[in-house]
Amino acid sequence: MSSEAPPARSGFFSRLRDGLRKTRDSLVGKIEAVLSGTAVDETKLDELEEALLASDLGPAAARAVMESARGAFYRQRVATVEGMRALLAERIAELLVVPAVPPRLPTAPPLVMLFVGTNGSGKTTTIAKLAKRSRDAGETVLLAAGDTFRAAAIEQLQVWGKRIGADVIAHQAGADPSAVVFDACKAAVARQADRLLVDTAGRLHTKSNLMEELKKIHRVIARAVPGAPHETLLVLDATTGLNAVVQAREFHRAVALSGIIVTKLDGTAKGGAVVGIARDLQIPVRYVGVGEAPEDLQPFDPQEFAAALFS
Ligand SMILES: Nc1nc2c(ncn2[C@@H]2O[C@H](COP(=O)(O)OP(=O)(O)O)[C@@H](O)[C@H]2O)c(=O)[nH]1
Ligand SMILES: [Mg+2]
Repeated sequence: MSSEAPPARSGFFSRLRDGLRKTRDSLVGKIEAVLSGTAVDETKLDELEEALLASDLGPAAARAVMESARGAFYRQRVATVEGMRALLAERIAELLVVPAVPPRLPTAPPLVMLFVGTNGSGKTTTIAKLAKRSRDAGETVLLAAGDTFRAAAIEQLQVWGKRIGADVIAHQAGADPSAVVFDACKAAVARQADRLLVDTAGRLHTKSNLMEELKKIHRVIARAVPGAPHETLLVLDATTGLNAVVQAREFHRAVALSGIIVTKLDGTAKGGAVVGIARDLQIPVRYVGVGEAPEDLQPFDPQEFAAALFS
């Protein structure tokens, strides 16, 4: 039996652990406060239920965790604090596991990834981090400046593109986003780029316009590149907590998400919401962000996440 993680992962594990510090203090702190002493009894279980319901796990995930805790206490006679703590960590890890949709891979380049999410959720910086990863792996990467709502958004992507070594397809501010994305798709096909990452706006004049615009962009991609988009990823800011679930539903209805990226876990005590999001939406969390550096964005691993929370 080996408990050693590969070096690269263990480096991230400590970043993840540090990033989840506020959540650990809040969520796990509450659990620990209830489960102090040595023995578990019915009063403690009731207090635990209250603590979980008041946490950012959300009611459904909290109830699922409690069901396991009560079952363990009454049926399997888990009556020690250590036993109960281990069980909670395990159960939370289980709730984070969402059956992954088999990845859609292109039969010919490019692989197209569409990024959606509200303003400031972290789309552009996440695209930059993922593009850097692909560049480091030797891929050719193209970026589409689909957030034409603000001139600054286009410039931000261009600055990143230059830094990373990825060409950016952009039109002027105020241009039709679908037209930019169409051009980017054509360019990516013509150049046989390995990957095309599509940035989008997080706010238009009205919200319903945004969803219509995203649907249009989705259709344009599907028509320009057979089988695309291969990934449609919602970028969620962890500090929005469980409100993220409502947001995610709306985006999912518009563009059928294949995965979720949760950013800014480092700045919030609401990281427990990731559990609620996975449980409620049954859309896999693909990456988590715990800081602004490129290595702060990493593939999501449920076991690792739960371990980082409880360690
Ligand atoms: N602390 C922290 N900041 C982040 C993270 N991800 C993104 N940000 C910051 O969030 C801000 C908004 O990001 P941006 O990519 O411009 O959001 P967009 O409007 O969705 O494109 C930027 O200042 C990013 O550096 C993260 O995981 N942790
Ligand atoms: Mg942006």
